[in-house]
Amino acid sequence: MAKKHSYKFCFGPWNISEGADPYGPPTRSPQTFDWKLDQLKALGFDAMMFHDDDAVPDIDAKSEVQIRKEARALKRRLDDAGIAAEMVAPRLWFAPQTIDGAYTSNDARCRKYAIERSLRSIDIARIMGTDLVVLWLAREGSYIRESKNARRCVDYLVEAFDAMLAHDKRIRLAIEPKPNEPMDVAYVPTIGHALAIAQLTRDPKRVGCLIESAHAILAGLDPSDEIDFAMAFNKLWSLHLNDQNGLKFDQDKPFGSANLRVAFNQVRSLEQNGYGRNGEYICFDVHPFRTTSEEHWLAHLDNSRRTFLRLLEKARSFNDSEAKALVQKRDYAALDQMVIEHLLSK
Ligand code: XUL
Ligand code: MN
Repeated sequence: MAKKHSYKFCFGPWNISEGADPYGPPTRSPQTFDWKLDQLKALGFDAMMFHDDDAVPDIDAKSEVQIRKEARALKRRLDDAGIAAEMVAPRLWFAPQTIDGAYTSNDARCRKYAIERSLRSIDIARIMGTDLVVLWLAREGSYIRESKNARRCVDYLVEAFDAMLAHDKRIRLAIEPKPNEPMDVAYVPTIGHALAIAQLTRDPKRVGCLIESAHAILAGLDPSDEIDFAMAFNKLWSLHLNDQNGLKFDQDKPFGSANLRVAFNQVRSLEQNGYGRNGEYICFDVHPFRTTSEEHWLAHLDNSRRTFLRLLEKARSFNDSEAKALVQKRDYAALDQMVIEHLLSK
């Protein structure tokens, strides 16, 4: 096992959400960005993740000069608070131009909009002191398979990634795959797809990935196997830990909430692979329950980190040599029980 090290934690302003779902309005009143930053600091987290319009609200209505100016002002606020920006992600799923997809829209003007907006996200990221741009390819897929040409869409995606890589020589792109929602089927549903498409770009070294536990589970995969796979390529540059109860809507439950053993194995994979040694953060992409009152608004974030740290103790105290001996004897029943009793032990 790799030498013990400590982890750094972050979340995004959208993780202090108001409780709206497709069937009902918010259940908590919105809070300001400053309030959210204060909460993050008070909870003792190290960094914040940003969508481009979390950093520069109403971004489509602003000039490049104005965008840079606002990003610089935000950077000063973060510096004053002693908080880093972990990444910036273009929010390419809200605008009218991205109704039929962003980089893979059938309309050339819409594809151009998506690329230009992504370049602005890169400018913001650089000003905010991070070289990491996260791409959740929300609408790159289809509702009706015959409406798009999936082969051509691979070319469109590579074209867009190449434009971003050319715009700034230091930026790194972390693709965050998700198999469905909002689309019926996504073009980049798994880490394997993300790392394969990276190879088609002008600079594969600068295209890696971000694993979200819930997205892996929605793809029918084990998130810890996805972690091992990405880390075999040294391409796991960020991580959204959360939980998901089977094949439903994207639930973004607190880490460990649905399946503690799956959560344990994710922490163990991170430990074994030395995740975080190059400055990578543990990010919690978790949401409060709709029923949560304002008084308990931050509990899902604090609880996710507590669970992570408890599971870290479990991963570090796991008896590896005993497990190895059971593997050698091929006594997997005993190994299974050993894991359960370890997780249940005080
Ligand atoms: C969507 C999702 C996003 C990304 C950031 O399911 O996880 O919040 O993490 O754009
Ligand atoms: Mn996410």
